[in-house]
Amino acid sequence: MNDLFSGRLAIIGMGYIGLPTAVALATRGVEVIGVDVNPATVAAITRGEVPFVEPDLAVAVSGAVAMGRLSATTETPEADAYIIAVPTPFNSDRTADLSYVRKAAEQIAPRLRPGNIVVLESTSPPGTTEKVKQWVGALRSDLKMPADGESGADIFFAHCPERVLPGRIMIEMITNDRVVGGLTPRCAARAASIYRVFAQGEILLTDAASAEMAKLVENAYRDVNIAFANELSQITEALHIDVWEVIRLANRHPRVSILNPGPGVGGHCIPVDPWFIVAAAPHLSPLIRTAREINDRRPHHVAEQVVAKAQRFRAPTIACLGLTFKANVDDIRESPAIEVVGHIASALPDVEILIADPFVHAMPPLLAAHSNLKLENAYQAVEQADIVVLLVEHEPFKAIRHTRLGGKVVYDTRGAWR
Ligand code: SAJ
Repeated sequence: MNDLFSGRLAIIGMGYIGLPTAVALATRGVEVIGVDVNPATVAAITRGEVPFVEPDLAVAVSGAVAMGRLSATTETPEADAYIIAVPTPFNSDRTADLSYVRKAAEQIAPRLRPGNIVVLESTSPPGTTEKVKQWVGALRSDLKMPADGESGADIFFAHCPERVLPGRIMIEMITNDRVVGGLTPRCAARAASIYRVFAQGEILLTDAASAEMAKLVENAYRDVNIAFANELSQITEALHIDVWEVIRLANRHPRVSILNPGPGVGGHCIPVDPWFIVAAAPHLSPLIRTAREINDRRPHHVAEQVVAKAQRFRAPTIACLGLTFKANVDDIRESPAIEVVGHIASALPDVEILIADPFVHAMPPLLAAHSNLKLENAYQAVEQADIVVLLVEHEPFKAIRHTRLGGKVVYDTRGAWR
């Protein structure tokens, strides 16, 4: 069955995934209604604006809204299909907080009619799509829910994890392969009809729990490999060997591809998702847990190195370049750079620390309590500094001439100035 979805589709959650998905469908002729609890987000989309920075998204949103294909509202409407793209953060015990998913499912439930499709895109522990079905079923005993080995369900539930890379969302949304896991094979087939509208990559059909697990495994794989690079960095530091040179050489082996060490792992996905695997099988996941702990300790280690370098000066000025969680995005959520700056500012309360980031225009709330921090332009910060710490390899930072760094202590956590 290679049919294409046509009709009205509502996406719950107009964030980094929901909004680009809405645009991908709307610009290909689907009538899309974006739903968000935040009235400011709804108002921005209604004006054809984007509430966050992502290359090529702004022009796509204004085009889709102008064409009348994309609208936004705070109320869940009636539709033929629903995509849930709300956050799944973790609780204090690192289990998944599914309250936003549950709320979305319960808002959709009263609107459902036989034949509707419900897709969960939010990254979720194995079994969540099944729970969505149960939450909906508890409110709609009049509808026949899909069950193993039975045909003839009224509603089709599936999980289709998002896999796009922030900074490349508009490209990867179209070109990536998609995994679509249904509660039954028919559910998977119905949900795939939505993604076939815009996806150029292959659509891989499976069961819901395998799709849920595959997504978590992708991010845990990356986390473990970054932890390997970060551990390597600490080992080579102690042995006075240049980690970047070692990685450059080792990566010339045809079956070796070591990732880059850095000040830690940020964002809202990689530092979170591996914990869902650990929570599902705590005694069987020592490697995944240790990798998480290594990456979580990184900002503190990097800050300690900076503090040690500062001891050589009587009253040093320190410049920290980069605050976002990775290069060339404006996202500061779970940013290791901010953690590094916070640690340095606390450890050296009498030292002036200049912070610069071309994507951040106001003091991040997490740093507001430190009176020894000043937001500066990068060139001025470098000019005034005795110690320059590169925390994020934004393009404009990579372009800083080496001559400007002459005579200063330079700590390049990203290997961008080699
Ligand atoms: N990082 C390193 N060293 C590296 C690569 C990354 O320290 O060699 C750091 C980054 O600086 C950043 C963090 O890791 O702080 C994560 O960055 P990232 O670019 O690896 O990934 P995200 O969080 O932007 O997006 C990931 C992607 N997952 C994978 O590559 C397996 C993306 O495809 C997912 O859609 C996204 O998580 C998600 O939403 O789950």
